[in-house]
Amino acid sequence: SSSQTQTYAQRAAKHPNPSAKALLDTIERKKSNLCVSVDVTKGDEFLNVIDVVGPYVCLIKTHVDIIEDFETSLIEKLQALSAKHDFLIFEDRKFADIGNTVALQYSSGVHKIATWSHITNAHPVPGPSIVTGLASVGKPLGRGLLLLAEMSTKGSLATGTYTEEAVRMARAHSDFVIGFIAQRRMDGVGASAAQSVVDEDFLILTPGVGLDSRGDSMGQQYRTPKEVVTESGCDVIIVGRGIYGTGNGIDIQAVQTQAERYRAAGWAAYLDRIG
Ligand code: 5IU
Repeated sequence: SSSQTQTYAQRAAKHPNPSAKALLDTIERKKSNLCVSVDVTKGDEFLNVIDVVGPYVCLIKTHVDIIEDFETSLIEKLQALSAKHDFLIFEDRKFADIGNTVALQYSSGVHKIATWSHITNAHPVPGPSIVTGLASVGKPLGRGLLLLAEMSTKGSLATGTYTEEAVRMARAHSDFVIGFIAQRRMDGVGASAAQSVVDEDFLILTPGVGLDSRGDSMGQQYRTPKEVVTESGCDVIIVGRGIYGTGNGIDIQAVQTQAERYRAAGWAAYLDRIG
């Protein structure tokens, strides 16, 4: 059967990539396919949100370059929360340069992403050399890479043959590419009739998820967990402002309520899909 109808546990048991296996195991253990995206700019708010959503998530998505008071100790605290609450870390870095440069951006600089982020992502626009460049750093550390096959934004150019080429690139490097940021399952996308894709298991992580809003004023578009997981076959819902809010300041009690609400909605949508 395809990965669409298998349980997360069945998929974890046979996934060859350590970070993909760990994510699938975590999803099953916590009954959560929820990834919270924490796009806040103050280190203490960042940690407070993560500490309160931690019990409800399989994965925390970060943009560490937006944190104004970033220091190395923030990463140590993030790692302590990852251990306390049992979640993985995904720095949403969206690498897009030549292989040599992305290898340096991934390993070095202020953030040293490869040393702490289990999963990161890249635009396929430079071609396969971006994957081999990142793999030279991440593979020895057991990391996994997601390719951006589609985006949630209005007017996205990542469609059609671009998306198909992203899937082909992943198939050619499936030792390090564990899946896609996409809006639907990619099984069969870009495959020739002769090609068997039965054994491949790419994870689909999907941003642009909201229960109360259909979009924002800057091109974001939201779909519900049911649309994303049940109807489109995606594996992980990525939710930001739907959980931590859009106003000034963070209401920590409301964040906890929303995290549990989205966890429950994502899990119910998965149970509906596997039947
Ligand atoms: N994100 C998207 N759409 C995409 C990709 C990434 O929204 O196609 I690729 C990121 C941007 C932000 C998070 O960090 O996911 C979504 O946040 P909100 O749930 O607050 O819209």
